[in-house]
Amino acid sequence: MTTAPSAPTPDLLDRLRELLGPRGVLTEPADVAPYVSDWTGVFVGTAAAVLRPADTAQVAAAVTACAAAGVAVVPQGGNTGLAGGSVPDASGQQVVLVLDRMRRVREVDPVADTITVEAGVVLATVQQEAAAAGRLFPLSLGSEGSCTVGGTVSTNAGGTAVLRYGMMRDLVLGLEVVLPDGRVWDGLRPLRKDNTGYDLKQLFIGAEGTLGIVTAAVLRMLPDTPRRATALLALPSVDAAVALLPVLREHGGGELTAWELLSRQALELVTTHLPGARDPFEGPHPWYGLVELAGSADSVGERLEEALAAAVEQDLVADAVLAGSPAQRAALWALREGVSEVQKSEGPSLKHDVTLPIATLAGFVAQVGPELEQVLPGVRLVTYGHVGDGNLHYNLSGPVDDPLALRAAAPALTRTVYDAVAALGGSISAEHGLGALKRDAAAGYKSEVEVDLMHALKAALDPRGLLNPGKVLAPRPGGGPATTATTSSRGPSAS
Ligand code: FAD
Ligand code: 2HG
Ligand code: ZN
Repeated sequence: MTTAPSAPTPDLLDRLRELLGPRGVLTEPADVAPYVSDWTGVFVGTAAAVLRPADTAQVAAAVTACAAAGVAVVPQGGNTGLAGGSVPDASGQQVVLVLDRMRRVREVDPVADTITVEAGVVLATVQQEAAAAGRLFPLSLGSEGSCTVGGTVSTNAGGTAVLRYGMMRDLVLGLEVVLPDGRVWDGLRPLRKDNTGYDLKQLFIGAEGTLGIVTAAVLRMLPDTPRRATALLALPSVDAAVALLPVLREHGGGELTAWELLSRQALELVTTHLPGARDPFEGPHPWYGLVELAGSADSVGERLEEALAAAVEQDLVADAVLAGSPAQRAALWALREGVSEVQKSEGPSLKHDVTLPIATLAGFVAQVGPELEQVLPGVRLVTYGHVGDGNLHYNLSGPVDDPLALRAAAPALTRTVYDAVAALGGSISAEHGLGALKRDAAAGYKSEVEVDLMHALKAALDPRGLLNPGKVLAPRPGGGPATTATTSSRGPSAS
């Protein structure tokens, strides 16, 4: 049986100050404030303290002290997560442990092709370090200037290059993790081959801080791809975007790196709200695709042109704009990557990060739009995503004349989307995780066996339910990890 977590006593806070030093423990409300609300603004909690350990030994010491006192710990990286996993609940009893003082690059090894970094290192720094060694670290997200290695490991982040390189899981060779009881698991091995029983690192990748605190990682580096060919395509339909994938593969081969989708509605939001953004086409089109080939030779440009010629011949593309310079490439990418930020300017939004078998994508879009219109007339579909992976960000904004109506309709809208996803054999969380946002919904769409296995893992690693309680796993009547007061939010998911 688990017992409810306790609030930290003044003695515990004094002990933590001794362990972490004066910079390592924040308790003043103004200092704590940035760590208790998430990027979307949906999840706002309160924390008894924010802990900022400077190294793995300090993480272990802090977690040991909190565990002894029965205090719950919420791990946090760059706080860019989109599922409310990184912020505390509303009880005021939890402490946030943030890795922002652990930003050392421990080793870059060009022979083993690995980079070993602490969990607080920002993703863009890993990319820059790899580039400085003439290599590539391919994980790429719109939030790469602030999200951290610990956060991207813990959410198993995806992004725009998954088509070619896979998710974060595919790039991790080893991890160092502080367990919920404070012990350190040193799995920081650079080995490509290691069949010595269970692959323990996989437990912590995508666990969203519920099984351990990642303190360092050994990551794979890959051959650099300095030549890039990028184009924005105007498309007649989602069907065309799906049909284009094999065409792009045939011509792009292993150099096809990104195949992204954007609806007209999404593009218009970006051109309206993002300074300097403009629609490069003369007239409107229902859909847009952003394709990128990357390699070491200039021939990537020729391959892209061949692919586009084939696409035009098959009537899959209405128009195309090729980037002729790095600045033009950046401008095209801004149209795709800007959507997340600009949707905030249109009132609350409701996020659905779904993945579907790719053959069902067009049918899903055709079916669900009209169903949502029935639920909330005038609801705006801000659809975009990583079409090459079958991953749509099927996000919604409220009607233009009543954007706040989204909040009351949110549960019915989300249910409509998720039921359709489930019926088509998809997943309700492609890349952002469950956190607090999708915890309950996910339990409803998973089999009893899956939910049982997840609870069994949680109970084995964190029997007292002290690490990020209330995230990922729904509480179980009569047992399972304890959950505490829910983080306050203005609705199930409308921000
Ligand atoms: P946080 O938000 O701080 O935490 C995320 C989760 O991981 C929480 O549950 C937290 O408790 C846990 N955690 C954090 N650090 C640790 C640690 N050291 N040990 C254990 N647990 C930890 N995501 C994608 O997958 N693909 C995208 O394309 C993408 N684009 C984005 C674009 C924008 C503009 C934004 C704002 C977000 C985007 N995201 C995307 C979501 C987000 O950036 C990722 O989820 C990222 O992996 C979170 O990293 P973070 O360091 O900010 O983690
Ligand atoms: C993206 O692909 C991100 O742009 C963010 O995953 C999606 O904000 C979102 O819903
Ligand atoms: Zn995404």
